[in-house]
Amino acid sequence: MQNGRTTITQFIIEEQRHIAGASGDFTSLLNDVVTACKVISDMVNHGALVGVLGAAGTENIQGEDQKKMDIISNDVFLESNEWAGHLAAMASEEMEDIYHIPEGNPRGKYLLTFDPLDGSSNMDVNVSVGTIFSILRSQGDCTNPTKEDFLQVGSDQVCAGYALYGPSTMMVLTTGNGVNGFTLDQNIGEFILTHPDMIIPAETQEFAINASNGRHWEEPIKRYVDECLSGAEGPRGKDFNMRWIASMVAEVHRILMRGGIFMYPIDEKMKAKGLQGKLRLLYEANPMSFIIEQAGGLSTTGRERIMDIKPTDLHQRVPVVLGSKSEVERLTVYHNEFAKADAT
Ligand code: P6P
Repeated sequence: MQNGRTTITQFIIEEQRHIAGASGDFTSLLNDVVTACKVISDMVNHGALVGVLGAAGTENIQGEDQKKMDIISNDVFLESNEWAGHLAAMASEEMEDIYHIPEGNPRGKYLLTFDPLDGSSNMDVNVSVGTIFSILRSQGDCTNPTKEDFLQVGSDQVCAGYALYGPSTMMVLTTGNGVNGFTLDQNIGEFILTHPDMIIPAETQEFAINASNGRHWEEPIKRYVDECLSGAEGPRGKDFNMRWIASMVAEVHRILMRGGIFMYPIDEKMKAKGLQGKLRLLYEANPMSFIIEQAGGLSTTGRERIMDIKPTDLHQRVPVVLGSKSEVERLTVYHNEFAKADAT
């Protein structure tokens, strides 16, 4: 405790007691992840003053133009987590293959996947960005990990969390024992427990989707959004608000705080390109799904629970529909009704 306040360090040590077989490794690993997020927060907060804005002039494995901070934040994560001996390997949105722990460093029993700076296209326009991470147990040979070691269903995650670099910097964590939020006290450089036991409101009047893709949506999504737009005069009998920040971390945090539904569905344009969705399963959809479910929400592709999906590739994409339980259930019903009608 610091002046009667619970620090994230103390919280993690207490959390470790809920993890079967956890030794000090997990606590130390999570603290190294927290340190990386503090360093990224400092850089993001200083922005142009420290020359971290703008394009890097390179592309990542996803074929997306990288921002300078995509690369810098990725390096911060590697440097903060490669030395302590808790990890067998790492995987990142910004790296094509898995990252092997450098020779000379000890290896450990965990795997770390991360999107080091989610929503980085918002950096240059000073809109919230975040970091998303997920911790798995290495099932294979810790001394010689392979990509296949990472291809575990989301329900096998040991821990998931995100850092949100917004008006304040927050970290939100779950280890399967609920969801807790911490706010960075810049004066002492420590995250303080400010949002214990976060629960998503089951009902909502807010939806998030990139409406510019509307002409490509499948029928169930079109039906759901049209009903929201029809408001009180329509079948829902109430008005809705729409939000789209283009930063999944910020959208998920808003949903945790006041309810809502976030949709990045598969659409006809993606199908034509052979894509299964926009968002990545291992380091975006799975960690966010773990958090959302632990906070009483649901997270599906529209058709199936995301944390049941057996990954087939490190950078596999999936459709995402997550948030307030009643809204996600409604969309699942619409997908089922559409499938039945399509089958007749
Ligand atoms: P669009 C950011 O690039 C991201 O991966 C998510 O954080 C965000 O929700 C989504 O993509 C935004 O996608 O197509 O609206 O730019």
